[in-house]
Amino acid sequence: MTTSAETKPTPPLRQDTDNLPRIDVPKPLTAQQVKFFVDEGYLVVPDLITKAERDELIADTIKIARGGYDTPSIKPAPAGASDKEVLETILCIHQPHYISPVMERYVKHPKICGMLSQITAAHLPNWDGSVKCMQSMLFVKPPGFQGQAWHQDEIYIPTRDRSLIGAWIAIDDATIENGCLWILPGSHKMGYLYPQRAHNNADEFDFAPESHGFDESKEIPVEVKAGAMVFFNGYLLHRSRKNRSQIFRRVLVNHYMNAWSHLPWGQLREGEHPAMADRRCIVPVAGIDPYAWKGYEAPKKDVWLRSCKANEGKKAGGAGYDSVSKVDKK
Ligand SMILES: O=C(O)CCC(=O)C(=O)O
Ligand SMILES: [Fe+2]
Repeated sequence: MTTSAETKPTPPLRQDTDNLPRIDVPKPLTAQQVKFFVDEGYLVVPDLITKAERDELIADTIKIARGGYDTPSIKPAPAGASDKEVLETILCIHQPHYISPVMERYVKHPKICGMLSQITAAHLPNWDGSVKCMQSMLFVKPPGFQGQAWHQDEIYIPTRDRSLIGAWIAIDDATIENGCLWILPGSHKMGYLYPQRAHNNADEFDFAPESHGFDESKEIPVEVKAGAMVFFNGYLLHRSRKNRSQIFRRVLVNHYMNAWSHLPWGQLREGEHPAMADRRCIVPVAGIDPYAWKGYEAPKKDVWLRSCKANEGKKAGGAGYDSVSKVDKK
């Protein structure tokens, strides 16, 4: 069912979840892996996607960057430009699944969504494994490009039950040298949102502010081989550093949450009560969508580009998340 969110659908008298369409997914993780995620706030799964899948993601990244999807933000690349030249101006393409059916397929990747249905809200005792996606980000992170300072993703994409989760797919090997993810294990546990401030390290980090007020001495790098997956909770403190290598650090990171939670993302609309704010530009990926009766908001057929090598002309603000920032438009 697809209805416009503007048409004010009538809620059902009773939520009859048995009759809702259900997306069945496998359950590939062990109980130990689920427990590790709940306790530590992250989980690394090696060899999650194949070389053929990585090649497909790379080819589609090039197609998007060359303007192959006819989207207003990306003009067709000049005929003579090499793939490398086209990619090396882009830090990140936001919401590529809005325009690319290939990226949308990876948002719905059955094995990934199976794992998500085991861990996304595993901290809630009665959760049934239902998951929805609200965001994709395709990092290219060329040589010399900055990382992002300490932050918690729930600052940008709030859920009502601490269920935000990043599913970070390494398309290339991610190493300390090329700017892998760094995390503070267990920092998600109490659901504390740390304050943010401007940082003064424009060489290392992009224009997004940094979270502060914690002991960062237990920080660890998450170096992974291409094809690995890193899941991390939306309250987990994480950052990434500058790419000091000669190769790209490409990653597709999709964000998901418990489908039973409202998604109060972005500005409140006129007359909206905070608890009832619920953005519906989402993709159900596992279990049921209890709010299916509201219909779905169709995505704009466009993406946002972040390209901030030298922090040229960047203003402070929440980087990267379209609710907060106006990232570079081309
Ligand atoms: O991979 C990175 O550089 C940062 C990714 C990140 O912060 C995220 O996916 O939430
Ligand atoms: Fe993040």
